[in-house]
Amino acid sequence: MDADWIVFHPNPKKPSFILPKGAVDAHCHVFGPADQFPFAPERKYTPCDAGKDTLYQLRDFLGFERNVIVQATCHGKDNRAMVDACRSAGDLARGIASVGAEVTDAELADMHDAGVRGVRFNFVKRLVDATPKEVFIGIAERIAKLGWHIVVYFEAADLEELVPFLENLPTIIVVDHMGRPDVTKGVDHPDFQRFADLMARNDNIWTKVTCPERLTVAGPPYDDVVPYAMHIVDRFPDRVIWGTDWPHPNMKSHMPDDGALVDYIPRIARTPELQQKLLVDNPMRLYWA
Ligand code: 0GY
Repeated sequence: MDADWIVFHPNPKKPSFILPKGAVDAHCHVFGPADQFPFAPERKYTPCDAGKDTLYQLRDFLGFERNVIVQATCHGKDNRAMVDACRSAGDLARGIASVGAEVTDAELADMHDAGVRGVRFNFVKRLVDATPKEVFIGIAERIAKLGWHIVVYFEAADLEELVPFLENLPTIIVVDHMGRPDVTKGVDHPDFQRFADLMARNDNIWTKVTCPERLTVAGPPYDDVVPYAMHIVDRFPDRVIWGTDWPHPNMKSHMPDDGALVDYIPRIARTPELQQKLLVDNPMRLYWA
């Protein structure tokens, strides 16, 4: 099937912001190559090939040292492309898998050996068919025993309904893209403060202050998203991580320049201390401890 999304930036700029030594790109994906790792029949979009070699070239070009590769929905629960990418990076990559109740303990152990340290629970209806919460709870109990954590992806409108479920999960939880706030509403709006309050109440809830390119209404350089990410970084400096989201699945409006995305970081983490936590200390504690 032909790709139905726009291609990642072929020639990103060299960032002006020099990343701290040991920086982790803690949210990125690999797609295919499809002839080796076919896309899932149940996928909601078909991406271009964006394999591990291109990802690791980008890592080196931007100045990152490590990656956390999140299983993308176009590969469903077939984690082979992500696991293969983790194994080829040696100790420089970790993974987040998508699994169903049918996953065996041997498969989980093999993924752990490859560097997988968590699972993703996806509630975004345009990306996945719904999974019953009981299934997620069963998976959570099993992966907790491995010391893994749970990445959750949901739309802001679904947060209220999800709060009891999230507050009962037994592991660290990492919320993708700050819970996808509507950035036209303002940082003080009850919807965004509901998310910030959830983090304030629960020490085990972290977030990725990622994807200004998805949340923006104004477009690059994402001025309208800066106050939201800054608020979260200032308030929860020890529970935030950052990533490029390369190769930017399913982007319809524009394709970000990954170098410009790196230059966004000092606008949301405004001191060297905050940058060190966001880019090195926090992801290292979560994924490499
Ligand atoms: C993201 C966002 C998206 C897609 C996926 O796994 C995926 O397909 O994560 C999206 O479409 O919002 O985090 O990469």
